[in-house]
Amino acid sequence: MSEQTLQAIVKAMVADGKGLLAADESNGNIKKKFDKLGIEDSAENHRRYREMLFTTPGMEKYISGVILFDETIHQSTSDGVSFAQYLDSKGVVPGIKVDIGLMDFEGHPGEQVTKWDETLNDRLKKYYELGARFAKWRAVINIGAGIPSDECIAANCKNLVKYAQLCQANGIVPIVEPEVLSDGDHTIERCYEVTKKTLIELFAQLKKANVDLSGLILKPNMVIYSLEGEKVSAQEVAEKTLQCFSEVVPTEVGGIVFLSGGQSEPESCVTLNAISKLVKEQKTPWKLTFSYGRALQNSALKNWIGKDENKFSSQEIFLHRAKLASAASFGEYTPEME
Ligand code: 5MM
Repeated sequence: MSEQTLQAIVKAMVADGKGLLAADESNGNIKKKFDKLGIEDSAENHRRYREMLFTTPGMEKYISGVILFDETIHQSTSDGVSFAQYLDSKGVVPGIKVDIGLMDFEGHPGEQVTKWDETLNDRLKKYYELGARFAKWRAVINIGAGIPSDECIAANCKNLVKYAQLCQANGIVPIVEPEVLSDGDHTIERCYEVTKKTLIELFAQLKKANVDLSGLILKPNMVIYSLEGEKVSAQEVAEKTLQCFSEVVPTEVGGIVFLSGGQSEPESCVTLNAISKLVKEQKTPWKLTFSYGRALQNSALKNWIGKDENKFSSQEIFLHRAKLASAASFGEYTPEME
């Protein structure tokens, strides 16, 4: 796996019509998914599932990079090729989730902060040797009565910035993911307000720390209705999302890749499509695409259920989702394509 500048890696990750597959579910998360479907939770089944996804023929037409979990970057295909090497050979950039999860934010009930990890620098060096060329760190901001607090936003941004500095020092592109959760019944206006506040704090801290924004990717939530709140049109989601970003995201940022945040598979294409259409009209300074976990995998996993005989049909389902997300990133998705 070659040495490249941060900007060259970013360019490959946000290439036209391509986006990222977030396959970085931690062991606790994948266990929950497997348990629901009656799939035995074991390292070997995690490996078989990820192998099914990554060896999908043609995936590389739509997927530019894959976010791996620590266990996964140490695993290999059935032929003994490490997943990182395998993806690289297909022209797909291997990446790694490096945060170690959330903890309660002391003194602030209902709020969480991503745990800091003193071994992060050493781990980044090892991940680079294993082939990772980008990393991901997720912070979670909850919306509720009286939250988020300024302190919670600041503490989460502080860790995101320290992480981004260490990544760049190790030749790894940092994806910074400050996810404003859509749980609850808040309005889209509240999502806009909290997302904007979070991004203002994040970019103020990144600039102060001299992080090279052209060698960094932002992974935000869309400015969207909440899971239990009143839904608004995709057009409104697109308008509010781009309004928010144009107000607070510096033009130098290498790229923006959206998380799906609990949207259904088709819904995540409808909203991305509306955003992409507006991007064309407004000629935004950054490239925007997808970095979906659930919205690329849900149907494929439900079909696979751990059985080899379902491998090819699951790959077809996954490829179809990737193709539609790609179409949405061009603003060329229609529901008839489902
Ligand atoms: C794949 O899910 C990731 C979180 O996993 P853990 O909770 O197990 O750490 C998550 O960070 C994901 O990469 C992003 O949130 C995007 O995923 P969605 O499903 O929202 O597109």
